Amino acid sequence: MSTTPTPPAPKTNHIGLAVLDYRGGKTTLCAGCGHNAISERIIDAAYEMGLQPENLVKLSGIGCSSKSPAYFINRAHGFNAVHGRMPSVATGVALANHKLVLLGVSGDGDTASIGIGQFVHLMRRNLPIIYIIEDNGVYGLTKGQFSATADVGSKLKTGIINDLPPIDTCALAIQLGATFVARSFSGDKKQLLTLLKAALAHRGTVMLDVISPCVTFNDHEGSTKSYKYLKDHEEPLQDLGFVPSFENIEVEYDPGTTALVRMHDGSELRLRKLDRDYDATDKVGAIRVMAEAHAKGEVLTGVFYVNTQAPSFMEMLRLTDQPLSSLGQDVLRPSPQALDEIMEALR
Ligand SMILES: Cc1ncc(C[n+]2csc(CCOP(=O)(O)OP(=O)(O)O)c2C)c(N)n1
Ligand code: SF4
Ligand SMILES: [Mg+2]
Repeated sequence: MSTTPTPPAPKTNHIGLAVLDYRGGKTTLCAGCGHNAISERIIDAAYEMGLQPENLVKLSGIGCSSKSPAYFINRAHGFNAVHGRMPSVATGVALANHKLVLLGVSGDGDTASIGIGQFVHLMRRNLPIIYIIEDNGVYGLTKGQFSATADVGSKLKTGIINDLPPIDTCALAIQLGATFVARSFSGDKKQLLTLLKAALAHRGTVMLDVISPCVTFNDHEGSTKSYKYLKDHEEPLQDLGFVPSFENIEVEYDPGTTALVRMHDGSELRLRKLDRDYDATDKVGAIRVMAEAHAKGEVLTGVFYVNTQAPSFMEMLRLTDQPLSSLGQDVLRPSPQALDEIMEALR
């Protein structure tokens, strides 16, 4: 009698979960859309970092990009906010329960057009959140109008040329106070995965602008957000390496060529010099390098700025360690006597 061989047990991460535990629903985005590649990297990063799915909150606004949280990590919490208004919802979530990990997914339209007011205030607070802009230079969901990140001279399929200057969301985020600011490309698997893992180890605002081509409306000749343009013009600032705290950290590196950033959870982000000397702790230098590259038509990627010392919003507010959402009314509500004393003091 023949016996059917038992299939091998699935590979698991250090909290015992398989990559399937991080899957989402089937995507409804166009085949080849950069946003799908970003969802895949989010799944890989969460799996490799051993993130507990139920500790994650996925937040988004409106757009093709903002639909993508439905396509990764089903077991997480999720909130799909009004167009451009995800930051205020995220702030509320973080204040109610700062033990949760917040991952915001937005688009260039959702962030830099209708949502710019909320975005700039989020960047000032160092709220612990990973804020990803899936940046294709157009409003994909509403059929490809230019967004505020489109470059001057970029051309739509219809021949319309953009003549307004772009908002550089990374420069803006650095100037406003975000403490981990980077740019990547959805087609650069290794760099994006490393950035996402480091982002999960950071406590503060991570602003990650990921150029993510829209194959339906902005992937043609004349677009500066197409796969071809990025393949030809991407210039990485550093070669990135990441060693999570639960792995052996004693991996050799050369301090002459590699800068080491110790993350909040004890992990290490390694920034290995490429052909330029770049200091990712220098805000002014970061903005200058971005402007110079932009003038040359280059798309710089990598870590522009990182600061692991700045206090987070929670520390600034001196929140209790126990999440506000789990404190009882006996702690939250002042006693009648305390209220009487306040009223008395106001007489
Ligand atoms: C208040 C409001 N205004 C306008 C719209 C129409 N609208 C839906 S998505 C979108 C832009 C989405 O662009 P982006 O954030 O870049 O996402 P993409 O689809 O490119 O990923 C607009 C203008 C809306 N849904 N709500
Ligand atoms: S329209 Fe563009 S952004 Fe939207 S799913 Fe299709 S390729 Fe992606
Ligand atoms: Mg867009």
